[in-house]
Amino acid sequence: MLKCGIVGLPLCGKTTVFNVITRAGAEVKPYAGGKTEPNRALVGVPDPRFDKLVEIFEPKKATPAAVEFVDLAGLSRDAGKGAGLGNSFLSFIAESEALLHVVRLFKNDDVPHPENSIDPVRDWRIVETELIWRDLGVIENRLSRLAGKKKGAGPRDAAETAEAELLKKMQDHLLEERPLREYPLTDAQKKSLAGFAFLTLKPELVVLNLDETQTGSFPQAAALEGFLSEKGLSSVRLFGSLEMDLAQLAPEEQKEFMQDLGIEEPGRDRLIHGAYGLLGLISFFTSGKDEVRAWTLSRGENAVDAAGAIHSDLARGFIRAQVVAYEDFIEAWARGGFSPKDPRAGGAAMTACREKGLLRLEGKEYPVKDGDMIEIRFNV
Ligand SMILES: Nc1nc2c(ncn2[C@@H]2O[C@H](COP(=O)(O)OP(=O)(O)OP(=O)(O)O)[C@@H](O)[C@H]2O)c(=O)[nH]1
Ligand SMILES: [Mg+2]
Repeated sequence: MLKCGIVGLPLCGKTTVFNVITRAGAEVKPYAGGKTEPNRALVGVPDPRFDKLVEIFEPKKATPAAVEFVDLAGLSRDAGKGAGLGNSFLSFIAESEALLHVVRLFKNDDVPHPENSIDPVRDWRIVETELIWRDLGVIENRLSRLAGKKKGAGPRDAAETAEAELLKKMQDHLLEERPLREYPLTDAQKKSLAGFAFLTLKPELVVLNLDETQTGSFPQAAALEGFLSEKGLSSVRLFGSLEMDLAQLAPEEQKEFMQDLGIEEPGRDRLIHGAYGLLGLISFFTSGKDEVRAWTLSRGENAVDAAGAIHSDLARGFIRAQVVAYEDFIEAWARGGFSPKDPRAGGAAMTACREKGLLRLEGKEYPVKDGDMIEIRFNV
């Protein structure tokens, strides 16, 4: 499952953003405290296609795709060198596959800013620098271990020599204060480096926590967005406090407020979809009377990967995948003219797809597409 860590300076609104996403109601407070245990919550990925399938199949169980969000304590200056909560805290970030990096734009005299002024580009850089320092530390440790091995028993093997060479180049790159996501790595290299969990290699979505008292243009927000887009990073604007309160309202009331504020998609959906898109993730569905479920794959993964996401037995004994595109299925369902509560509608629409040749049998190498409805034929 996708795990997403929320990072940022102290008091920039990380827990507020966490609450927007999860509606968890975690405590937000105007002073930085020594809390080291992160808040965690599982969130279903909002997907109208999934909702529609649940409506059609009326399954006993409905399981949306899920993302875990982890809300961490503030990252202060020099954390990467071990100051403050330091490395124990950074290890929480290391287990995330993607980062939500919250930057403070709101002014609030009750909430001190650790750098005493609102300067989003500076703040983003401070956190980036801490992440760079932490990655440098990881490389230094590994290099000294490899060097130690040289003096001790047995010579280094070829793989270790190559690893040390690559790490040294990455070290030089980091010393220029550049993140590893800007270092050219092949897919094979990325795979071999996965165990280091480099923080500056993780995809990052920047969340601009805007000032709700301000209207019209946001020059500081635009400046940060320009700065980030030069680096190839995407961002989302959010009125943190306001949208946290909105998230607590009933859907109807929420809609009204959103219209007034000119917000099209709730902050929650924007953030979850942003994180999902950031990683190039797609969903496929399994559906039936027992369960309708959405599953997550990376774009480019194939039918066996889909089988493996469901259960390792299905990947091992994989014979064929029976696949129909969500749109084709829905079209067949709509043509069928079923009454709203007809329990046979799902199965009948599937049969119609088969008759029309829209339900295909695909082999192991079939690249799964976003929205595919899949049934795995297997034999163990
Ligand atoms: N006016 C305003 N205040 C905000 C906004 N977002 C957060 N705050 C306030 O800022 C304070 C800190 O918010 P949190 O969400 O706890 O910030 P945090 O980054 O989790 O803080 P630490 O975990 O202590 O580092 C709280 O008093 C919030 O009410 C915002 O968008 N507008
Ligand atoms: Mg917090």
